[in-house]
Amino acid sequence: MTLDRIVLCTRNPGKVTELRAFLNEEVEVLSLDDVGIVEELPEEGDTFCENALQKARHVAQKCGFPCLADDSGLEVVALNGAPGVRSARYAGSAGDQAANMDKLLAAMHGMSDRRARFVAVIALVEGDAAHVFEGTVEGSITTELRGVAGFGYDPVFVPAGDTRTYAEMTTSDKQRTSHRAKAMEQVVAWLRSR
Ligand code: ITT
Repeated sequence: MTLDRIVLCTRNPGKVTELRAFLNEEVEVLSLDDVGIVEELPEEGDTFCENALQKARHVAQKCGFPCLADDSGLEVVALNGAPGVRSARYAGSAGDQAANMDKLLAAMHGMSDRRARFVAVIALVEGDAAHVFEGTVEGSITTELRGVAGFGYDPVFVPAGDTRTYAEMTTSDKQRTSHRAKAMEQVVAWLRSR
């Protein structure tokens, strides 16, 4: 199958910006709206991998185009890996990022071990075939919100080797180290190798 078009299976605008930065020069990128998908994408798995595959397969079965989905989240060492796969819904079902960060900072109040990592799993589904790519970035959680760029937990995450949160960086600075960029570099290498 030729892979000259890919549907981005996400409704998170922050992800769309970061994923498109890698894909726009490689393939034609379609949105869920472009292929008429209006429903919530299913995410019922216990792992990033299961959820990424479920989202991509759901859309691929409906539209027939190759599909790319990203499932990602923040794993905090002192919270035994929480919020993890529940990162978007940590403080409730609405994906309210301000509430999610408030809950995280409250849960970590007074903790000296602030180590955390972001994980991104990207699933690429074309017909019956599925390919999975993973990226992680180690870092730490701040004690207060810093910066306004990016999305999600960016105002509370400082990648190792830097002093700025991801929300204090430009998108291109974030992409130098981020979990999503590491996964997408593998996707691009794979697309070019075909
Ligand atoms: P889609 O399922 O439509 O892609 P979503 O936001 O619900 O959107 P996830 O289920 O994968 O996606 O949840 C990932 C959450 O993890 C996201 O909402 C953020 O809270 C957090 N997250 C992932 N990557 C992040 C990043 O680069 N910066 C900040 N937060 C991130």
